[in-house]
Amino acid sequence: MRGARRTVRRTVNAFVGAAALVTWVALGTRAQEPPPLPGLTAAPGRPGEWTNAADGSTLVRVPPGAMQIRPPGLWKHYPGEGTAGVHSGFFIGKYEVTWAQYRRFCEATGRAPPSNVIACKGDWVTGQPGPSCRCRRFEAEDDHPVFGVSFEEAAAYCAWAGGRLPTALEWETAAGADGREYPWGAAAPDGTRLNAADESNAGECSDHRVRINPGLAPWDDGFGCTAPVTSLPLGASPYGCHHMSGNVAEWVVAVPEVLGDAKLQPGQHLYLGGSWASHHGHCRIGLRRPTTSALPRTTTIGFRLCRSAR
Ligand SMILES: [Ca+2]
Ligand SMILES: [Ca+2]
Repeated sequence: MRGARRTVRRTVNAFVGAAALVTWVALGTRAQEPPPLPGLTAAPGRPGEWTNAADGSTLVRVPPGAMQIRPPGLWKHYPGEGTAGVHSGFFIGKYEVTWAQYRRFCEATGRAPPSNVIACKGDWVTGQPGPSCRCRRFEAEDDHPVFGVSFEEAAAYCAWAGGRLPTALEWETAAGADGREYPWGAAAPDGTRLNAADESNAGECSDHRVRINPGLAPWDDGFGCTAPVTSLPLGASPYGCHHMSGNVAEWVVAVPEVLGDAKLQPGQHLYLGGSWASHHGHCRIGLRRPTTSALPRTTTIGFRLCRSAR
């Protein structure tokens, strides 16, 4: 009889223990989940990733925290330096926005899609055709990053998708908040991590090679222009974001923490990360370049979606 009671007690204890474990795991799992946002659902089978219903973007969550503002490098008129805090968490695109996504936005809103026939020998400062200008057609494949969109058009897309462009501070945090030069960490850039100007550019994109990059990287990353946004996973940031360096540079919203005492001129905006046409050293994530509304559309600047965590 006593043995039977002991067996029952053990069974009950085991059941209570198991139930407590299940509850603890469930609460722990729930505690790790971000506050729900309208139109954002956890991606099945992909922990830490969410799908933004409005445009299908895959987003990752960046929690609140501090980041190290880097020295300005080549562009000394943007001298942000020190440490700044991202006080609210946010969601940001794991990938750059694609041509397919942007075309759906155009269809839904009646906008004209961007042209992929662009004068690539225009004046670098004004964007106006130069003496030797000729237009050429760049690839605009569905899974490649959209380009040829102005800052305002990129912002309009993000609003349509229920979000906004990231601030420069958010973007740099998502790219790697610990002062690293490249999203993947300490390793030197190479063709397995970065789509920049390399031996692949020596062909159809040679205009950019000659004008901007007299010294191409001594490797072949396999992409003469843009690459699919999901490519080169070895180059992902600590939050899993692809192509924070290279592929297309990305429009961001300038903020005082990054600008320091510098001032943007009216119509100027920042873009970050370098592109397929950049020297690999220009793809470091702390380098900030301004451009003006006189050069609103190029083959080298795109964007990714951001959403506030609440
Ligand atoms: Ca390349
Ligand atoms: Ca990029």
